[in-house]
Amino acid sequence: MTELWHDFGIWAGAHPLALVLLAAAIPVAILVAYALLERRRGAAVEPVLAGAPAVEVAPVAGHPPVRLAARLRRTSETLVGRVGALVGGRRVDAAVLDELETLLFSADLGVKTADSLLSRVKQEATGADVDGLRRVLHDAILEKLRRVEPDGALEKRGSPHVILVLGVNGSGKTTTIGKLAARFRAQGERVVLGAGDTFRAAAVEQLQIWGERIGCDVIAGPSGGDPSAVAFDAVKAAVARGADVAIIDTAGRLQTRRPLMEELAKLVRVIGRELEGAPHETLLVLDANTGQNAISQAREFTEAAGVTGLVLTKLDGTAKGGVIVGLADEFGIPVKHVGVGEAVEDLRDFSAEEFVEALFET
Ligand SMILES: Nc1nc2c(ncn2[C@@H]2O[C@H](COP(=O)(O)OP(=O)(O)OP(=O)(O)O)[C@@H](O)[C@H]2O)c(=O)[nH]1
Ligand SMILES: [Mg+2]
Repeated sequence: MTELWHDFGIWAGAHPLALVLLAAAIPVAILVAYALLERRRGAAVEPVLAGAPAVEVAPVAGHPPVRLAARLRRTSETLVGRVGALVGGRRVDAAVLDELETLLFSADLGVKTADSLLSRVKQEATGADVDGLRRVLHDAILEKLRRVEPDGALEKRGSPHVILVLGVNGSGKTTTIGKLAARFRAQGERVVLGAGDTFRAAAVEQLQIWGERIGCDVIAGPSGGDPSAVAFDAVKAAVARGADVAIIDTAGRLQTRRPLMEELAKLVRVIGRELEGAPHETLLVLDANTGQNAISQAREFTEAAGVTGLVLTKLDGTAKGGVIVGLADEFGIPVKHVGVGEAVEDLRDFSAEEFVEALFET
């Protein structure tokens, strides 16, 4: 043994890079061994291609959901907490209004919404203390969000009910589809998923993992193929198999890329050709972290593909959730769901009352 180490020492001395290579190889070997072990145990195989996020599928009827207020904490601090700190023991006067203006304009509400909240405060809260001001803001925000409350978040209007899911890269489309499908499955509905993101092989795999775990068919096409063809096949399969719901994923695209946005219009046309009235829902998934850019995304996607519902994701961990009020004010498109975490139960049906109560809880 001592001799072996001695020989190795000579060898490593002769090749200065040898030790570095050996040090790098050990963690790789451990990872490979661990992955093989996990596979053998039948554990879920995570997408291995670069850029594919891990898929977490929590039980649908698992532990009680975390309180919304806890998940909205950072937005709440930005929007409501800072208002309290700003006013302190003062009454609302010109100086307070000045400071409030700056605060509202930096809270990702958008200029129009910040302006309208400010004039409401001027009219109804001048002379009021901090509680009076909070009450006026609470009521004004609630009023705006009530406009975009959906009739029924999981309501179905078609048979099968076809949902097309759009958004910029990484906004949370595929995860939202998985969560939505899991919720439909939990209600006993049969679901078909269409892997319309033909751009990345990992995207198809990500959807297939969801499909396997929650028990629904995934229709995919050749890599790099026409997404409209996949959408067409998915709707056709959903009809043929008597599915209740078909949800179609799409590749993320920047709202400023004209040809990619035009592709969406084609997608909608093709789906409608296969099943009259479909897609019954065109959901735009917006990452709350994008703040004011979400307004431009909503505008462009609505123009290209007639968005009928919004899903605002990643509200947990962002201070920019105020954008939901701006979106409501600007477009009036129903906010179907909000994403406040990575588990299935973290995709919640949007309720204006519950949302505003959570915001003002602090
Ligand atoms: N914290 C948190 N993470 C989320 C939420 N929704 C999605 N994510 C995470 O966001 C990342 C991107 O999600 P995807 O569903 O792959 O996004 P995508 O829009 O399909 O991405 P592309 O297909 O690349 O355009 C993943 O790591 C998700 O787990 C949410 O509400 N909260
Ligand atoms: Mg995706």
